Amino acid sequence: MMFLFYVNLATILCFFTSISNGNIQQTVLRGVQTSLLSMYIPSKPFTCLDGSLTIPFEFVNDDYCDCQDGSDEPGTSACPNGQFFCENKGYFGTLIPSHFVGDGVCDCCDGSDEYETIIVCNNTCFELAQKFQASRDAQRALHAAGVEKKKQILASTTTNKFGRQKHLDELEQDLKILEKELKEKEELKRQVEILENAAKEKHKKLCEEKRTMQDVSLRNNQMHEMFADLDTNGDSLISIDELQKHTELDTNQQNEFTIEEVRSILGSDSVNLNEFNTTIFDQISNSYRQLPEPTRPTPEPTPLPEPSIDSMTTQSPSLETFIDEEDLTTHTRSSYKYEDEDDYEEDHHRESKTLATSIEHEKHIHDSVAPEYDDETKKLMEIAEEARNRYHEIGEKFLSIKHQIEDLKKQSTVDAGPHDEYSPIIDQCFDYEEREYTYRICMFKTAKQISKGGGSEVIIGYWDSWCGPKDNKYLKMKYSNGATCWNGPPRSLIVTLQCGIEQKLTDVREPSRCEYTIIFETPLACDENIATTSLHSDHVEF
Ligand code: MAN
Repeated sequence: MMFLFYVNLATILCFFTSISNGNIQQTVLRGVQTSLLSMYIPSKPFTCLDGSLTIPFEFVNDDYCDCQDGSDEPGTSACPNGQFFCENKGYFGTLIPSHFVGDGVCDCCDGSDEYETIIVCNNTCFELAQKFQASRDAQRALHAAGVEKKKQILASTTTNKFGRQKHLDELEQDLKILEKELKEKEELKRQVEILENAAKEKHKKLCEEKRTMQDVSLRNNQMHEMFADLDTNGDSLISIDELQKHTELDTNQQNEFTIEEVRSILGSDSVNLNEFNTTIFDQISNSYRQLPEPTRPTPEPTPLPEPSIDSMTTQSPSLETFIDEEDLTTHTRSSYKYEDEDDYEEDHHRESKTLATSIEHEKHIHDSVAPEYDDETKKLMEIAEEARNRYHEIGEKFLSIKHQIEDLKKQSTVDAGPHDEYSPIIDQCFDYEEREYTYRICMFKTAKQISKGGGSEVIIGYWDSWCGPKDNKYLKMKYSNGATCWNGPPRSLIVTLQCGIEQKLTDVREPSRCEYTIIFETPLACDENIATTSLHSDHVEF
């Protein structure tokens, strides 16, 4: 009972507090924000701040909630929705829900929310103010140093609006010059290629003519050879019995090569060279084989004479000589090597093919060896090649400048900050190494997550927009529409920009699956205003 009396007395005594501020005497109500004091005039009835009710002033802070908005009880916990103002002298005044008042927990640093309880609150406002001051000083120093660095970056960059425009103008000039040069080179190339093609065409025609003549002569030789081979009795006619020995020409291998079958090939009982040439040769040349030679007694191999000292020293053999010598030994060997029937048959079979396949073989040699161009054509080809190289060289330069112009134009459409201050980092890439991944952000372009194990890259977002709070939209960057998460949303990333001396990414997180956040420290985010406040005030007015 006695305790309650003292508490109430204390409440009444504390109801009004006088604060001395210079010469001005100001009466403040407990828990009322300084800015709202004019609404609480003790000599007048009080109107709830939402205008819903007017009550005698004595009802204010009487621990009974009259106003719906709780404005009649700023200093008590009577209203669930009221707000208590902690004056926090020496630090910042703060608002707390008024039901925190007297709940036994010190919420205000000056302990004013626990005025009616026995809880003893230490006044921590001074300590907080000191901490705040220290962190503010550190921030100011950081921004001051960062601003210097930012100035250097901006001064040395050509990628700001003006630098970019200047560069663009220069490149466009270069492009015009190159375009003209490219056209000239193209025309030159066209002209020399006409000459080159004409010379090559001429060469091709000559080669074809030569080849045709060679083919005709080759066929003729083969034809004569075959005729002589068939004409075993030498009467300049090929008769039925001469051809009948060549059973390989029998298309019907089931029965013997009959006289009728041979006659149907010859077209008569015998043919002369002319008839053979026009009607028979082409018909049989592919299947024709020479008959085996009759067995001759094997001659004793004649030993080669010992080379004389003279011939060894005076005659140094050419490459051709070596090739000829090789042929010679092969022939010599074949003349005495084969001893039994099988070997002979095998060798003979190989030999008998020679005539029938020689045309094809010769043709193959013709086709595979490209005839060499004559000197004039070679010279024209060299000139044309040179013209093509020059044309491609200029073309490459032209394309590279064209791409640079396109990139610069694309860059000029980027919103690079209120003062274009983020221009220098457009398209610049920064990496952040983490245990499992490397995160790579190419500013205003793409953000990737690169797996360190497998090396696979996942796009976690494409540049989207600035997305900071309304009053500071350039605080955060949004990269969206990345690779879709399995059973989830497309990946996305928020980059928070922070003042720092070095440009680097820090503190990557994935607060929600496939939604990433990262901090980008850069001098470009340092603020002149924060930096200069330190120059004008040494301490903060709380
Ligand atoms: C990969 C990474 C992770 C992501 C999962 C989702 O492992 O991109 O960041 O959380 O896929 O499946």
